[in-house]
Amino acid sequence: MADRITAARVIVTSPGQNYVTLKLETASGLSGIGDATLNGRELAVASYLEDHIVPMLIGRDPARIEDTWQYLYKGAYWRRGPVTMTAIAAVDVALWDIKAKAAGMPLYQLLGGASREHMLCYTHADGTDIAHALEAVETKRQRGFRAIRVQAGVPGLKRIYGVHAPGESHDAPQDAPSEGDWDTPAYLRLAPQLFAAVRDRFGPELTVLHDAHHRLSPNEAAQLGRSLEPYGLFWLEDSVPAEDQAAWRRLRQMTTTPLAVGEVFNSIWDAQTLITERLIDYIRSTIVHAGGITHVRRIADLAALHNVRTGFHGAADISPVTMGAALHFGRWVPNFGIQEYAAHPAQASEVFTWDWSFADGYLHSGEAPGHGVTIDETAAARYPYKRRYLDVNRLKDGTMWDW
Ligand code: EZ4
Ligand code: CO
Repeated sequence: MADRITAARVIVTSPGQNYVTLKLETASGLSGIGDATLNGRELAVASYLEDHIVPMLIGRDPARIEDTWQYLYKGAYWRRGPVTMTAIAAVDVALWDIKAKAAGMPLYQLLGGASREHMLCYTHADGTDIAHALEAVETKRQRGFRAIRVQAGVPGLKRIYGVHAPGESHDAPQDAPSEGDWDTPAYLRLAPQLFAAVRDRFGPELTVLHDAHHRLSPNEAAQLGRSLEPYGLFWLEDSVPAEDQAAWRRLRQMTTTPLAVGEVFNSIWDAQTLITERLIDYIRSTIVHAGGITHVRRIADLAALHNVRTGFHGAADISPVTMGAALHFGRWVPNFGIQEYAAHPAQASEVFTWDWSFADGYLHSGEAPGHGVTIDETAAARYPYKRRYLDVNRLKDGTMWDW
């Protein structure tokens, strides 16, 4: 007889970072969890799940992952969007977790088995100026990282993306976003100096990456890509806002620096032009924000047909649950590129346990049945939700800009 879902709970917790987790339980005694964290808009997804999806799940056969995905996607009528697709992802990942546990297998076995034993990852190094950024790179190298994203403060700007101000809290509740400032010409002067200094100190072999966080026009991004060509980046990320996929045609023709985009995408349609016209090298859509394993698998397959590799988002707001699912996915996916990995806050390990691990520059999926991540609901309750926002950004004259 088919199993059925008997309980579905949304767990909101803030162990140094807000995380939203969906836990499903079945009549046969299995349970599975999926991540539903949408940074800065967490409670919208929690409500979407609790108020609209949970009642539909009770009684359903957990084995019917594809049908449930279509039921939630087509059934909503209102297609796509980050809130909907994150909620669907949470259900999808919890169901894959349950199916793999029912089979007694690590999740990557259900996807088709291992294509590799471990996954290359990159972490972040940043500094308020170039000298501090170089020190941060050295610290990360000593921890074993082989690939490092480097960001540095720009002279004349108060705060910029990816650069932590000393003593800044990431955990205090907020009633409004922090504001940064922005000056594209100053940034375009700084970036090649930064990577010249990185190559000068660390040599040609270190794998380095950079994130422009959606701030440039296609022409500015082309200038940046060209100015970074001598330093052989693994990728330049999010140089141009990608809502206008066609804008990337010009950028692609102007530079040979490899291009990555997609952490804010929530469906295959956001990347269709970019992938099929081969305008990017790496697709960064994540399992949590793009409809779960069921949908990201379709994105990865489309990418494989067009010589585009994966490079999933993995900042600290990507919970340990998504990291577990992503590493099982990465173990299988034939066109794996790299996995981003920024360590989670220390308290997260009181709330979640995980089977994945980092060693010597690589991430390992673990071999536990399912995706190998669990949540302790009692510990989660010790860290109540705190309202937090992603930053906003303004030009010197006050104009709102992309963050
Ligand atoms: O801004 O995770 O590549 N990583 C990034 C991140 C994102 C945050 C958004 O929640 O760009 O820092
Ligand atoms: Co990014």
